[in-house]
Amino acid sequence: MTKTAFITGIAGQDGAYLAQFLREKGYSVHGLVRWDSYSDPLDGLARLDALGLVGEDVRLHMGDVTDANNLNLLIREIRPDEIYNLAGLSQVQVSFETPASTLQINTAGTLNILDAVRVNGLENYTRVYQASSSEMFGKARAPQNEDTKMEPCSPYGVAKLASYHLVKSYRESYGMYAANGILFNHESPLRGEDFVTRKITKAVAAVEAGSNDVLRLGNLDSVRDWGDARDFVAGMWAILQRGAPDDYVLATGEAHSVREFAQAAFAHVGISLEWRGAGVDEKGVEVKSGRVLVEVDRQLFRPSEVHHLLGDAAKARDILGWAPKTTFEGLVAAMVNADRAALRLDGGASWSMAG
Ligand code: GDR
Repeated sequence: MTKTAFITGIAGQDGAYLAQFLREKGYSVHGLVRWDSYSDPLDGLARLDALGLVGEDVRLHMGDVTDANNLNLLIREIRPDEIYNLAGLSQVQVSFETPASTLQINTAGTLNILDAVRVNGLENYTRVYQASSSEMFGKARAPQNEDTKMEPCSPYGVAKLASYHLVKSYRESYGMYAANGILFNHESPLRGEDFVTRKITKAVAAVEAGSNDVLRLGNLDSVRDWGDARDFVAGMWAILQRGAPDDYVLATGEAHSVREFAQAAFAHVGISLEWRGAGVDEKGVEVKSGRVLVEVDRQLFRPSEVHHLLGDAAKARDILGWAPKTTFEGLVAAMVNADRAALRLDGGASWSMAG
């Protein structure tokens, strides 16, 4: 029988890849799209478009996770087998500027979904996946797994941690199949340009094509466990296919600094970088020409920073049989190649799926 999935945040990187993954599995896919994505489909739905998910493939509904009534009616109408709650404010830096709306979207939004399932009497029918985040670990020592004490240090991390506990609470109180995927950073050619990986790969492609711009970055010492979003959406699905709900870390188990990511991305186009200076005076310099390609910008530092994220996904490997396929080098290459292709095609103005 055809299963039905409802994805909030379907217009985002993970939403688009998950929709593609579920369509390939034969699911009927519904997605929640905020009015601003809806009203500007050229921009807002670009990722779905890039994956060829148009028309019949996904049924889009205008709405917002902060609108409980809207969600309630939609969930009653769709009666999904599975809900993937991927909607949310996803930029940690922005959450310091807009903490109240971050909690509204990233916490109350989750509550609205859980409650819509409950009040519609679907608690024994609909399974709920919650996009929890490694940002919840905050200052906790690496490597982090499901048993690590969480010490979030951004409004984003706090909001996600509250949602994580709501999911556990609804699971225990109402017997719902509600599960957290605690995902470490996951990137792709569809990553937004405000995230450091895509910002770097776009800049590298531009420099290769002749741009004289200098790439300005914040904390180069920050260490992240970067995986490929396409591997991670398969893990989200696997989390909802078990006999009983549980929470799982998804990560690659390999960590690199922002500096290393930039170095690898430039190396992919044949530019060898060396680092000179320290702190805010540190610069990434092309070895061959002595030209400065990377500078540090104090404005891009966060009020409080998660310094070192490195995930231990042993539980997902052992119980779900999940393991990422893409290597760090493969991810960097795919992202740089996609940005190169986008530049060649149309001056870099649109998304590209190449790579
Ligand atoms: P993160 O991703 O905050 O880990 O959250 P991001 O790519 O924004 O930052 C990663 C690290 O790079 C440092 N950094 C910069 N970051 C940005 N955005 N821009 C810069 O110029 C820059 N320079 C250095 C940051 O300080 C940080 O340490 C992502 C999001 O997808 C979350 O939604 C998700 O929950 C977590 O990953 C897991």
